[in-house]
Amino acid sequence: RRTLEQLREAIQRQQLEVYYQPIIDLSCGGIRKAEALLRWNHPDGQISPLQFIPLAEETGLIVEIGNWVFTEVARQSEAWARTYQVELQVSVNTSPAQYLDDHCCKPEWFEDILAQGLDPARLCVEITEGLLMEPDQTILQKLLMFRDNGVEVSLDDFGTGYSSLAYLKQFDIDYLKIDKSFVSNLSPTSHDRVLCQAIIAMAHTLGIKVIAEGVETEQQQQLLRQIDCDFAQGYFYSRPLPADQFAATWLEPD
Ligand code: G
Ligand code: G
Ligand code: MN
Ligand code: NA
Repeated sequence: RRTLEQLREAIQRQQLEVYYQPIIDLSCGGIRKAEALLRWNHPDGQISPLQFIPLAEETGLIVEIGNWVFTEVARQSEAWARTYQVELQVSVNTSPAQYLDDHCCKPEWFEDILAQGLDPARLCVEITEGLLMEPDQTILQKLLMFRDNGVEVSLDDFGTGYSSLAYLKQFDIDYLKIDKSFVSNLSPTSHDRVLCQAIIAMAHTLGIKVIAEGVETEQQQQLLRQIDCDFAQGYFYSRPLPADQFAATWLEPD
């Protein structure tokens, strides 16, 4: 566990880096999206966000870090769009604390992000169920701000919290990401297969597309296709990669 001082230093020394993991369209097998995942390149070794995001959230530093991630992703996504043919949408993880900040995720704030030249259709924000459990007016306005500007919204880690799909419908979410804990147990006869199938069917009824996380095997991919899942992401396709490796592997024309 790191200290706030160390994290501030990491930002100053530019030790934070955005990695990218491809998200595959199961209907054609092509790449359509990617998730931006933060890494801390500490001189003693790389540190997982699990070890510093909670600290950043508790101390409010997540607002500054999150702003940097948004700016970096906007810059990178725009650069890729100019270089490659592929229409790639990058999703950014967000914490509830960012929505509680006075400035963050307001229209003026978003104008600064767009100043990177970003087409909003190439951006998606991932939120967690916690944000929606007791939503206040300010949070709802900020989510609406994203959607009004053409930024899609994805609900991360679905299935680990308590919200029902019926409850979620009122928030106009574009994508739902089935948590990897369900995907890891997928087999033709497993209980989780039935569960995933039901989630996908109901999401589709509500006009929500589904992304399966943590896909690690061919069999999981096959089962997900059978139950009509739209997108998949996981080590079966690729680990999260530094931007240059990601582009060389996934965006270069053959
Ligand atoms: O990639 P990895 O499994 O190590 O990520 C661990 C956790 O850190 C995930 O829950 C992921 O959503 C979170 N995370 C990664 N990057 C960011 C980020 O830029 N902002 C926020 N808020 N969370 C992130
Ligand atoms: O909470 P969130 O969904 O944003 O975090 C996704 C996390 O899952 C990241 O830390 C990412 O590195 C990790 N991840 C991505 N693909 C796989 C996978 O196939 N298996 C496992 N176990 N973790 C994965
Ligand atoms: Mn995520
Ligand atoms: Na997740």
